Amino acid sequence: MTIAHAPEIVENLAAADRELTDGSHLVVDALKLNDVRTIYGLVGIPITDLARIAQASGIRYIGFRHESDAVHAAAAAGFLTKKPGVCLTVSGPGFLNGLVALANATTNCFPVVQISGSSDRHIVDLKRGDYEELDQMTAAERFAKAAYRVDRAEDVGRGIARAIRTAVSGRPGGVYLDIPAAVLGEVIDADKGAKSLWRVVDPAPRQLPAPEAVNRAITLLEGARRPLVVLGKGAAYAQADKQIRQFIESTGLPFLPMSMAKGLLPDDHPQSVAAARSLALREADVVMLVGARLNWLLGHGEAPQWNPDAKFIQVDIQASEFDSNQPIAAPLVGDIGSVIDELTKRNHGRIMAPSRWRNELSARSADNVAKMAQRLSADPHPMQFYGALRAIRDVVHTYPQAYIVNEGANTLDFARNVIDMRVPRHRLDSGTWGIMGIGMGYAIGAAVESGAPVVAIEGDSAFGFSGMELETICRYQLPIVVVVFNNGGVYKGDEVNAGSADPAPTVLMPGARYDLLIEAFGGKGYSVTTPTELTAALGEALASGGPALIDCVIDPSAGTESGHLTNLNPKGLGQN
Ligand code: ADP
Ligand code: TZD
Repeated sequence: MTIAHAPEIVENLAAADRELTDGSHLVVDALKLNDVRTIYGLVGIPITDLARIAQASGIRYIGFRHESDAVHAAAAAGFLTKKPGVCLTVSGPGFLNGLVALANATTNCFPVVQISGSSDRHIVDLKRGDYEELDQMTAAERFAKAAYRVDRAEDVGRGIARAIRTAVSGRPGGVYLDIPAAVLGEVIDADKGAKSLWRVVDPAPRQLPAPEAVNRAITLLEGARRPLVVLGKGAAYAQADKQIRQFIESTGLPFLPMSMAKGLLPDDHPQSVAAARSLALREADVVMLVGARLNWLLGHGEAPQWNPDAKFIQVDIQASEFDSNQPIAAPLVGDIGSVIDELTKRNHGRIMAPSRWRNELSARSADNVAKMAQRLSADPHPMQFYGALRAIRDVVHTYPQAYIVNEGANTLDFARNVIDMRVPRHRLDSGTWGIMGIGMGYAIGAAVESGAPVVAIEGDSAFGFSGMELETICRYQLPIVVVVFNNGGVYKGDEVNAGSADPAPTVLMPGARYDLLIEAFGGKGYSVTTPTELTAALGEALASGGPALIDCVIDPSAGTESGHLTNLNPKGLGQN
């Protein structure tokens, strides 16, 4: 006997038989389809299951203690791999915690996608008051390269594709992708879901410069008496290492690496003018900027730091960057690999740096290197920055694949000059904003992406911004050695408050033992007071391959207010 069902019951039975999927699974499937192997994040409502599903699917999930650090880690991954790093946060405050790092990534031109869950639209939009209520997309719009929202599960694939494409094409940057809880939980037919996903083809297509633009640049360089190439972190990011090196070496052009471009050509390369920076900027008559902006880090290209008659060539993927500070006599828009290829192809031996200029720069470099060697060899007690950095430099040289992460004021300025780099994209630091707090996030991103050792050289104040990630470092047993330059303060630790018993604004806890922090999580702590002890501790820590923190006690009176940026403090009637 057959049982006759009402039509709606028949339909329900059929639905139960069909395979189903939901928004969270679709997010994971779309990321996998686009080769995303790691998600950096911090879970909670509504994205905990999403992280579990990702992990179960074979994506590595790295869980953090603060969203900012997770997004910094993803940004480091983006810079190092030329693919967008992906990070995951909860709604409202979790999203906002990540947003600083997303904005920082955008400022640095690093590709990253921040995916945040969000609260119910019908409550948020009428401001009825929801758990972690915030109009996240509108908030992100102002600080990211782009912000998108997925409103239906069937659009998850489109949203992920759009986010990846936007993050990595043209000038890279941070993209925010908003996925409301309702979409993560929306159940749809699995077959329909699978068909809605796609793989982004050629996410950052090559962009070739026009022939006449290339010729214009060659003509300028050919006629230069004192040419200079400035390599920025865009050049490092472009992964055109061989072409850049071949162009520089075949033309004999002197080059100046910006801090995160150090190692693109080795710092001890005979054409590097890092040690003759002031002379090079003041005298150069034709300057070719490659993936470097003429922003505050280059004094906006202004005299007297620069030759007022200098002519600029600029290679950049973003045409609106040209003329932002100085007239650009030869703009070359395109991706750096393609532009350098075209310059090499059309040069036919015309560009040749005059030997007189090269000799002048070499002589100045030699002078300055000798002066630096003297400063580095002094061994004052208590220990000062140079003695400590000399010790680190010598140990790190025996680990050529080690990554350096660096933040602080004096710690950053001195380390940038002392720790020379020999491999491209192995230095990550405070970057364009001069931000504190990138330390542990960048270190974790570099260690996870590369598996290589990381040495994070941190001012004690700078370290405090992300210090809780020591637990993350220990939980995942990452090969990270943190060296805290402990001079007991922001910039320095000897300021006295004349007005009350409270510590002065720049003072931190004297005698703090940062090494004890990592021991709470099972890592290895060291406390050192001399370069010899530092050498031994760093050598042992790197050899062990496990997490370690070296509390490196520096003279509290060492360092200057704001490091090399003292002149940026407003003068006013203040005491300093
Ligand atoms: P630095 O701080 O090292 O001087 P900036 O961050 O100021 O470097 O400059 C990086 C520049 O590189 C940005 O203007 C960005 O648009 C550009 N850029 C990034 N990637 C590429 C690329 N693949 N090709 C060309 N330009 C790029
Ligand atoms: N907050 C953020 C997010 N970024 C900043 N750059 C600052 C505050 C201001 N700031 C600097 O510019 S450097 C610095 C702060 C707080 C710390 C300097 O002290 P340090 O390093 O201990 O890290 P040194 O080597 O002792 O100078």
